[in-house]
Amino acid sequence: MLNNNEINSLPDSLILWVDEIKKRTKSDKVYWCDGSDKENKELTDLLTTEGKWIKLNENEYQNCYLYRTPKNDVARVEDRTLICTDNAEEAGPTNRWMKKEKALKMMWKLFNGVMKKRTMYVIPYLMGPENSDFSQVGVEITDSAYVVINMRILTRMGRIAVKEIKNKERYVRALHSTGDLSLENRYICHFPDERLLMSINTEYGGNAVLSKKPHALRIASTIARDEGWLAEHMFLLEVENKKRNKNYYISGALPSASGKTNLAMIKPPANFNDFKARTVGDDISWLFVGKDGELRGINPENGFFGVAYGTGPSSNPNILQSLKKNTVFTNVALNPKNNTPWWEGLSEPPETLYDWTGTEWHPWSKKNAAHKNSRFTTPLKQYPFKSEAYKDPRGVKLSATLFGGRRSSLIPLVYEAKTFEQGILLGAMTRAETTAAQSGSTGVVRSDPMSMLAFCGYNMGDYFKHWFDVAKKVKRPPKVFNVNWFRKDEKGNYIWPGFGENFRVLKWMIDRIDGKVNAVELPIGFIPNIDDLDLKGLVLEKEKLNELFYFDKQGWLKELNEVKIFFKKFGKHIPDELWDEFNKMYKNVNEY
Ligand code: GTP
Ligand code: SPV
Ligand code: MN
Repeated sequence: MLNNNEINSLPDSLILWVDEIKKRTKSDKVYWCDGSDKENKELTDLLTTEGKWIKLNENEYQNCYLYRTPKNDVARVEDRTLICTDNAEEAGPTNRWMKKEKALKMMWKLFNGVMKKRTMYVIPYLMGPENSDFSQVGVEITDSAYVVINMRILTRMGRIAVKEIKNKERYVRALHSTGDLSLENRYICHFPDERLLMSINTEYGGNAVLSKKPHALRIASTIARDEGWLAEHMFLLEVENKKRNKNYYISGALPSASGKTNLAMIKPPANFNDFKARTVGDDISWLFVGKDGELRGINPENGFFGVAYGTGPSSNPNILQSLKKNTVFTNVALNPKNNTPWWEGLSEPPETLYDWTGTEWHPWSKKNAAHKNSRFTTPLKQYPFKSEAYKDPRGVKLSATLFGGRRSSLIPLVYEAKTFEQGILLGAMTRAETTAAQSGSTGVVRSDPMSMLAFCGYNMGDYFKHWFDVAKKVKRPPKVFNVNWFRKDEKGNYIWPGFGENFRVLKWMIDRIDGKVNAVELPIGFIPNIDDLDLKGLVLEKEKLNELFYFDKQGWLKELNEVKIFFKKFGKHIPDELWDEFNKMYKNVNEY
C-alpha cells in the first residue's frame, strides 16, 4: 500500500474526493494501491482463497488465473453506456444520453452504501509512457480486486502514477462498484465536462476497468477535441524492413473483435524474412501532430485485453508463449485433468472440460466451451514481439493508417484513399457487422465510423469535423487504406485466408508508401495491380482473388446511399469537408 507520505503528496482535491466516496459508499476500509509485486500477490491470493477465481497449473501457467463472470456480464453493454452532459446535442444521435444532473443523482443513489463491508481500492494510474507530454493520469476507485489486478496489467499503476500526477494539469476520476451485478441497474456513465466516470453493477473489462474504453476513448476523445489531437480505437504496429533499412508505423481502426490484436501481433509468412513485425499497441492509439507537422502516435496502455476465443497457433502464434505467465483469463474453459485453460482454436479439444460457466463439456456438446468474448489480460512487457517504441515518450511517426470492418461482400480486400481527406471519408463511412464484444445480436451491418461508434464521447458529427481540423495541421500525412479480411463466397466461407497472410497486404501498403508500385484507379480509391501483391506460397485461385477486388457499381451506390442516410442524422454537425468528399465520391461512382 502507498505510505502516508505518498498519499499526502497527492492533490488535496483527490484526497477529498476519496473521503467523499468512502462516506457515500460506506466502505469499510480504504486501500491505496502501490502497484508492487507484493500487493499483487496479496490480491491474487485473496481471490484464490475466497474461491472467486481458480489458480491455474503453476508449472504450465505460472501466476495465471481463470475468472468466470455471471452469464449476464460478459461484454460491453452499449445500451447502458451513457454520455451525461447538459444537453443531448453534445452527445449526438449515436450516443445514449442522460442529463448530467439526473445521471449524477441516479448514480449517487445507486452508490449509496454499496461498499458496506467491502474494501475500497484507490488506484492511481498512468496512461502512456513515463515522462511523456502525451500521457495522462487517472484515479480509479473500485471495490473489485479483479479490477485492480486487471488495471495493474493494463496500465502503469501505483507509485509510477503518483510520481506523474504532480506534473499533470488534470487527472480523470473513475468510480466503480461491482454492486449486485443486476442488469436493470447497470450503468456506465461518462461525464466528459467533469472528466468523471461512474460504473456500477458490472465487472466486465470494458465496463469496469475504467482506464480502457471509458477513459482512453470516451473521455480522452473529448479532451482530444479540446486540445487538438485524436484518441482512436486503433492498434499500432511497427514493421521493419531490413533491406530498405527502415521502420514503418501503421495504425489501424477495426471494430471490436474484428482483428486489431491479431494484426498488431502479425507474424509475416515464411517468404517475407526481410521483414519483422512488432507490436506497439493492440487496441487504442492517441495521435498527436508534432511541432514538425508529423502525425505521431502512442499506445496509452501497458498490456493486452485480447479475445481468447479463436486465438491459437494458426491465427496468432506470437501471443501464445506470453499467455503462459502472469495472465488473467476471463470466461475461457478449464481442463480439469491438468488445471489448464482451453478455448476454441487453441488445440484439439480435450475429452472433458468445464465450459466458461463451469458446466461439464465434451467435444460433442453443442455449445461453445469458451465464451466468444472470452478474454486474456496479459502484460505488454513480457510479450516477445513487442516494439521498444511502446515506452518512447515521443511516440512514433505514422507512415499509414487504416480503417476497415467485417463485411461479407462489396468492400475490397484493400484500397487506398487518394488523399488524406478522402481517407477521413473512408473512416467515417465504415459500416461493419456487429460481434460478440458487445451484447445484442451479432452479424448485423451498422455504421461504425472509425470503429468509434461506441467510443466517441461527443457528437460524432463534430468528431468528423475535428478529424479535418487535425488534418490541416499535418504536413506529411500518412497514407490511408481501407481493408476487409472478411469477404465470403457463395458457400459462406471466408475467401481470404487472413491472419498472417494479411502481411501480403501490408507489404503492398509499404510498397505504396515508398512509391515502389503503381495502382489501379477506381472511383473509390486505388486498388493493387494483382501482380504487385506478393502471393508466393499462397494457394488462392485467380478467380477468387479477382472476386476480392471486383467493383460492383450498383452495390457501391447502394452503400453510399446508406452512408448518406447515416450522415444526415447529424444535421448541421457534419462538416462541409465531409460532404464535399462524399459528393465527389458519389459522382465518381455514378459516372463510372
Ligand atoms: P477487441 O479487443 O474487441 O477490440 O477486438 P480486436 O479488434 O482486437 O479483434 P481480435 O484481433 O481479437 O480478433 C477477433 C476475432 O476476429 C478473432 O477471434 C478472429 O477469429 C477474428 N479475426 C481476426 N483476424 C482475422 C482475419 O484476418 N481473418 C478472419 N477471417 N478472422 C479474423
Ligand atoms: C472492445 O470491445 O473493443 C474491447 C474490449 O477492446 S473492451 O475493453 O471490453 O472494450
Ligand atoms: Mn477494442
